[in-house]
Amino acid sequence: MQAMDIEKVNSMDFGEFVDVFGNVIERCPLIAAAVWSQRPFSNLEDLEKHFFAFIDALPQSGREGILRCHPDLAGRELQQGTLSAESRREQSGAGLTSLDADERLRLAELNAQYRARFGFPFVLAARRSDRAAVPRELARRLRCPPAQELRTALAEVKKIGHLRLADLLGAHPAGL
Ligand code: 2AL
Repeated sequence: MQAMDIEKVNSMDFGEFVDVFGNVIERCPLIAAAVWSQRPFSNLEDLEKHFFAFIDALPQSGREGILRCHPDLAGRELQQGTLSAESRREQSGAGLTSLDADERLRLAELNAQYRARFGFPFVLAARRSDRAAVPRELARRLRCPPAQELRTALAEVKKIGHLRLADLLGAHPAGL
């Protein structure tokens, strides 16, 4: 997809907007559908603010639901080739598509422990990480208190969304 300016975004009809921005938050096109009603946007930051405000306004069950829409890092969907295009690019960029069997097994075990402890999948902005850091960070976050971990995980969802939006708008990603 070619980069576009904010006038182009503001001129999109509902269907086009959801096609383009529907996966800014992984597998949550409903958020883009809601954000469309808030146009016009003054710039990329303004557009992003609306995505994040929607997330922040959700009850805890909704925020957990967003986390549950994320595929595991180096999980079954990667093996089966069913990741979204964005997710595949992110996981591949972090080297997660070329793990050896031991690394894959270790991550699968950690992912399972994390899900058993918190009730939602481990989420991390893969583009800000790499194959060595992912299991390290997963092991560290496994020891965090649940309320703190929910906040951390949602901050990662926003980092992923920030980078995806910046890609679509052709902006240089800020250090979120
Ligand atoms: C992902 C994903 O699909 N892309 C990314 O950066 N992180 N998933 C996850 N569970 O963290």
